[in-house]
Amino acid sequence: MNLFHSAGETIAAIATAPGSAAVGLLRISGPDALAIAASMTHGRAAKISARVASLCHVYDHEGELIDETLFTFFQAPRSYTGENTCEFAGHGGSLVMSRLLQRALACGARLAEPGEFTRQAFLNGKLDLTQAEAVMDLISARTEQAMRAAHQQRQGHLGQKTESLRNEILETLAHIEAYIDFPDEDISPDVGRALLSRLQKVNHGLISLLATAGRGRILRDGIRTVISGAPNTGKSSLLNRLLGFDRAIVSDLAGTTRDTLEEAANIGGVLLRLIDTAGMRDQPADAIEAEGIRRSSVERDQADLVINVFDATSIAPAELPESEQAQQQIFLLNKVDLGIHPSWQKHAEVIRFSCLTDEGFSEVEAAIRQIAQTHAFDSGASIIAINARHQDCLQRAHAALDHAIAMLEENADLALVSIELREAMEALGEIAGKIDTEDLLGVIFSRFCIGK
Ligand SMILES: Nc1nc2c(ncn2[C@@H]2O[C@H](COP(=O)(O)OP(=O)(O)OP(=O)(O)O)[C@@H](O)[C@H]2O)c(=O)[nH]1
Ligand SMILES: [Mg+2]
Repeated sequence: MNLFHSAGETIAAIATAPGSAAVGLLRISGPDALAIAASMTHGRAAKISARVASLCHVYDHEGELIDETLFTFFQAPRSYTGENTCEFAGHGGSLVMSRLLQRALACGARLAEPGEFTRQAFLNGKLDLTQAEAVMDLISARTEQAMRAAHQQRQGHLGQKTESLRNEILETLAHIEAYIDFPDEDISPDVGRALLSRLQKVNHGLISLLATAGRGRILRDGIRTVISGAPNTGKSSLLNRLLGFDRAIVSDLAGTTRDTLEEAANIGGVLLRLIDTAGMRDQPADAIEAEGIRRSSVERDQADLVINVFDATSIAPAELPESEQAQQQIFLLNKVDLGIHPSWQKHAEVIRFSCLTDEGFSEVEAAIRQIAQTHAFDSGASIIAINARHQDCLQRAHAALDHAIAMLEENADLALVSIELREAMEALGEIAGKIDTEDLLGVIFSRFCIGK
């Protein structure tokens, strides 16, 4: 598979989701895009002005009509990819759209790889790598906040920030290398101090970017919320109620849920990754249930938030479980429709509710929403939220810069300092794609959908 779009090739793909829809979009990009569109339309596409949507009939090789489309031509470099791009908005049936695509391929286009249009935009300098990633974040955003953060990254906020930090290092490096070239001259204490404080400032910048990793993970993947408790307390019933549909099997048999089950939910504008688990008990019925319980406790350990569910008819524990990993916890008492065992009087903070009658459910939702929103942030402020790739680059840059600072403080050989500074710059450059490798691009763009 050729992950690099070789210059001179023209690619085509259906950019809209598969299935039936009012409209479907065929996109063609590359130097031959207009010639291919002209072949598909008996020459008409070539006569249409750029950026003017016009009615165009597309015919097959025998001259039979495939579809009546709305055609738009975007002339290079004023297009998403930076190349000549043609778009046919056709009737969005799967047969019509696949016939349009087949026709484009027969006229000389190559089927695009996932993300190849955006990759081409990156290679043509239309977007840096953080902006290209933000396109994908935008498409997969499930909450307003995730969407806002993706928009900001798409506008280049993160790329600009890392580039300005990189430039600071570059200027310091230039200074240091000037001294390397004149080994007889020592750096004066004043200059040394100035260089150090500059690098320390960059290091703080790196630390504050790294601090946004948790927020980035929550925005992209959601708050890991584990529903935990003894068998039969109503954990799966709660999951279904929160989702608004019957996702998990509910039954009066203790040990119904055996494997963990994950589903995303938007609660109060915050994305939650709800995880239903097997009920915890000391004597599992068999090896499968024992494995389910083991998985439940792994999930509990990795959670951001644990929702502990108890059965109102059971005897209350002397103490509510403490969170071992400093996660947030919520305590719920389900099945209050069956009456509440008097031992629960000592635990007034436990929210009483019933999945069956819905009594108290609004308090349950409010409690979850409140905790979820503490993970949220001020919508007016600049939202930078790095992803795992950015985090890795920033950590490498931070480590190299730490070394460089320590060496400068100890008056170590400047040549060694410069090696560390170069390493920091290289790691930072990877974030916006200043230093690109085929591997890196392959990993990033293969996550995209075809046609984007
Ligand atoms: N009366 C009453 N029954 C409930 C309520 N919530 C759940 N149940 C019932 O309790 C039983 C267990 O519910 P589940 O949701 O399967 O419980 P679970 O905690 O997921 O159980 P395991 O997966 O076996 O650990 C089912 O028969 C439910 O219908 C409630 O609020 N009131
Ligand atoms: Mg269950």
